Amino acid sequence: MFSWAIFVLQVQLMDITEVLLATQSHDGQIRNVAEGNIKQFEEQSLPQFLQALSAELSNDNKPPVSRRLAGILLKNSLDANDLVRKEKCTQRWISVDPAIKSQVKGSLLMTLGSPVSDAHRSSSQVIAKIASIEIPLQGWPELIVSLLGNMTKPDASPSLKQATLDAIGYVCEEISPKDLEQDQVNAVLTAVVQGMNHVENSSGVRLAAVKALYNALDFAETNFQNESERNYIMKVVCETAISKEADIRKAAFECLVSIASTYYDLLEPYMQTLFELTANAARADEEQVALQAIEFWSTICDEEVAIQEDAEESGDVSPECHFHFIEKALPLLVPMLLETLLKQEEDQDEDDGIWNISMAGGTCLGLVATTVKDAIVPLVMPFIEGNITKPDWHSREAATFAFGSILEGPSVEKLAPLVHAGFDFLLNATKDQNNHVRETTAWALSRAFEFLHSPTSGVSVVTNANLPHVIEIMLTSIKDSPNVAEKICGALYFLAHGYENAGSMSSVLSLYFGQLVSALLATADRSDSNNSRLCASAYETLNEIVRCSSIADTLNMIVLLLQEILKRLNQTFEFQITSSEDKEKQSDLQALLCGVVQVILQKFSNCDDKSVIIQFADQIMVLFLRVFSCDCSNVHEEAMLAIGALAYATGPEFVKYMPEFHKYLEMGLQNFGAYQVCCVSVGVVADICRALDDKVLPYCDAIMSALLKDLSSPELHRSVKPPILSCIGDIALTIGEHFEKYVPYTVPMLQGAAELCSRMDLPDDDSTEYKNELRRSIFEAYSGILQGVKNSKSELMVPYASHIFQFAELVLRETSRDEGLTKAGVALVGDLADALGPSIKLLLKNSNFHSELLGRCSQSDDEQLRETASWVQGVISRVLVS
Ligand SMILES: *[C@@H]1O[C@H](CO)[C@@H](O)[C@H](O)[C@H]1NC(C)=O
Ligand SMILES: *[C@@H]1O[C@H](CO)[C@@H](O)[C@H](O)[C@H]1NC(C)=O
Ligand SMILES: *[C@@H]1O[C@H](CO)[C@@H](O)[C@H](O)[C@H]1NC(C)=O
Ligand SMILES: *[C@@H]1O[C@H](CO)[C@@H](O)[C@H](O)[C@H]1NC(C)=O
Ligand SMILES: *[C@@H]1O[C@H](CO)[C@@H](O)[C@H](O)[C@H]1NC(C)=O
Ligand SMILES: *[C@@H]1O[C@H](CO)[C@@H](O)[C@H](O)[C@H]1NC(C)=O
Ligand SMILES: *[C@@H]1O[C@H](CO)[C@@H](O)[C@H](O)[C@H]1NC(C)=O
Ligand SMILES: CC(=O)N[C@H]1CO[C@H](CO)[C@@H](O)[C@@H]1O
Repeated sequence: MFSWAIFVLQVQLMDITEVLLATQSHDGQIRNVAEGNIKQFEEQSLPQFLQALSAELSNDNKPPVSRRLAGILLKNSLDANDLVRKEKCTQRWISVDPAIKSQVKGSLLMTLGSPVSDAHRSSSQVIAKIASIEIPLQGWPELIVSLLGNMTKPDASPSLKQATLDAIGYVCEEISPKDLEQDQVNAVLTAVVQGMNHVENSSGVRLAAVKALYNALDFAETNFQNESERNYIMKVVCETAISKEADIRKAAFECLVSIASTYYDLLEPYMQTLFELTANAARADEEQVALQAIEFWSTICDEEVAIQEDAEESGDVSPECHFHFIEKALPLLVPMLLETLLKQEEDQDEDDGIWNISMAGGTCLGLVATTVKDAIVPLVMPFIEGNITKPDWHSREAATFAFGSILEGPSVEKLAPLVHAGFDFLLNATKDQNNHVRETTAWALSRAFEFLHSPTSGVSVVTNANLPHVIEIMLTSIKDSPNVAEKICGALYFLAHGYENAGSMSSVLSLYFGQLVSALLATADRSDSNNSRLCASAYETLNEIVRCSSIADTLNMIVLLLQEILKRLNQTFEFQITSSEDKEKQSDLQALLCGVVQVILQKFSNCDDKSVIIQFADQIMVLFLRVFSCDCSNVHEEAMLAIGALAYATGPEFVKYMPEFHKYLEMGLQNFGAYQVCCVSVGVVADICRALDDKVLPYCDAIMSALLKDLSSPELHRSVKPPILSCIGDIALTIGEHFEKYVPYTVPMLQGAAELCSRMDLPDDDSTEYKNELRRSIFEAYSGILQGVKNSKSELMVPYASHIFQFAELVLRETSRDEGLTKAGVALVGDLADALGPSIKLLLKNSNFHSELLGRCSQSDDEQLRETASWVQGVISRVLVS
């Protein structure tokens, strides 16, 4: 208490402004001291810390910089990206003395009126963070009223209005629609719509208002259902979309995009107007606005495709909620999109990730094709034919882009004439004099191979007759400039992919296997590109070619390839590493090479002769263990996957690597941060159990302890937990009675997981799917344990029988489960009866649930389920008569 009082005194003596400014000092030492002081202040006396910062933020006599920093620190003390930390922040704020909280909130609300933009902007963000904690808990009920009250005061300054609208927008972004009462929503919308009105003279206010509306749209469900209110909102948004300020127009179109996805079924009366607005913007407005206008149509496509997919699933031929907006707009929409394709820039930026108008137009055209299918072809065909031979490269590129864009959606029959006429042309165009045209041509070829090359179904642009020519073009063009070569890699990928599972048909490619592999290895080595994607594409394509090749023809060449890849992997350890960039390059390359090794191992493990794998296993393991010692989470994942494949392929032989490998496996299992690595490691445990059988026993203590720790960790990503449970089932099955010592630790975990399922909130499909996955994995874990202990230690599980039985009953009585879950559940009931036999006779006798369930299952369409059910029936009958 004493030292704490001294500390508070110290901070009061310390000038907070100076400390804040010192965190920006050029002198590292001053910076460190200041940051240390601040951290200590926050940890040791949070209430005073919050008070001091909010006072700083609200004081117009303080420098803008320190006020902004105060705002950032406040925000960070309330929220964090990391979920665990975020929860900590929330609890900490809740426990602060209400008087202090109210003081902090008061000064934040006051700061909204500050003329200093750094200050009022920070303040609105902090207000939103507090709202996100309090409003869902019914706290701070007066917030919305005071915000709106400030704003509608007759003498409210533009900056106050703007800051208030910002705050409203951020608050809506943070909370969910169920947290606000309808009258609050009405008041928010009224204020926002007023702010958007053109009589409002300040453009800053209007912009803030449109942005706030964007965040408030989800809250406006009731208002959109009321026709007159909806008309009014739409009128104001449409008017705003032709404001004179481009950033306001852009924000208005963003609202329209969001409205298109949220309120699709209410749009009909406005479509004429919306078409005109978006068409004008796409044709003539600034790029940032035009992009949003096109996005509006892409969103409508997404909605209609989703409606069509749902309808197909449920067998509904003419779903009521489908308005066919795209079909109706088609004659005007398609020309508008084609026009955007001609807007390529002369000095194109080859840096990707830049989204621009021609890319957006092409993407939208592709979505339109997916939506309306055949109807698009006659509308685009004349454009392609008319422009693909024009002297101006822009025309040729646009025509090629249009061609590639519409290949997904329309039927093969409808596309056939276009493609027959176009395919040879396209192959020739890989020699066009213009680099952009060649790049788009290579991309269009990859689309043609992706959607129109399926030798097994007899439909393919590639025939045995033209294959030699196609390959020749590929081998030539892969030497073109890096941007073209990358697209050619993509084309080769889909060319090979077409022969997946094609049996002897894939032999047509075997003839070129060696040449293609050499070309790809050379491409991966190219030094004329700073773009690491080319190297990655080359290796990924190589993988696909190996995967889809006919092993009988290519075995020897794959062995040579493996040697080459191992040599390359070995060379990566010799790289000069002088910077973090070098390090990253090295580990990226290692990841790619480990990926190739994995694909090759999988290929070999599907063939009967494992001698090749055995021959290389030592060398592979030596290299992989070196990769692990490089300590990079990204590489671990790829190498882990490959080791799983190696274990699977080598079988019991793998045991000789365990003394070295197990420590990396355990590290992988404990890698909470890179949860994918953890997940892959869990998969490898299962592979190893299968490979080693009971030779895995010496490693089980460590593995089980890591897995149980994973299960109980709140930090580990939830998606890893079901695989862990299934993996425990695998271990139990593998080690049988030796699982005994883990039972007292494992069963309570499984019970806890089952309980978690019953308490789980299911706001969306993802959560439902996750819950089913979790329950299935619990079933699998129990099944593994029961089967494992069945022969000699079945009495271990008797105490848990009734709990397991009840859990299975609870789950299997529910309607929202999927097939996989049902199967696992039915199998578990069988395993229970099979393993525990007479000990659970009474349990089975006293329940009629199993006969009901098995009756239902025996009627199922699923043969496997019927078989399982009949086995279970047999087991139960035997128990009942015992
Ligand atoms: C906008 O400016 C006009 C003329 O300057 C003024 O008459 C009007 O009241 C202003 N409107 C608002 C909402 O401030
Ligand atoms: C729709 O909104 C208007 C204006 O807010 C209101 O007067 C009317 O009663 C509402 N209609 C319905 C059916 O709720
Ligand atoms: C958009 O970017 C692509 C790829 O970088 C380029 O080919 C195209 O010309 C660009 N278009 C515009 C309008 O900038
Ligand atoms: C080719 O593109 C031009 C625009 O440059 C377009 O106006 C014309 O309609 C296209 N040609 C055909 C035959 O569609
Ligand atoms: C492709 O080029 C070859 C040789 O230059 C030519 O004979 C053939 O007609 C061209 N094909 C098409 C469809 O343009
Ligand atoms: C790669 O980048 C470096 C530095 O950014 C540049 O000097 C070099 O010319 C680039 N090489 C290629 C082939 O683009
Ligand atoms: C790696 O290369 C070195 C020579 O550079 C060789 O001695 C060693 O055997 C190679 N290791 C493996 C596992 O291939
Ligand atoms: C800037 C401003 O006037 N803020 C006021 C908004 O309203 C609340 C209470 O209604 C006042 O506390 C703020 O000072």
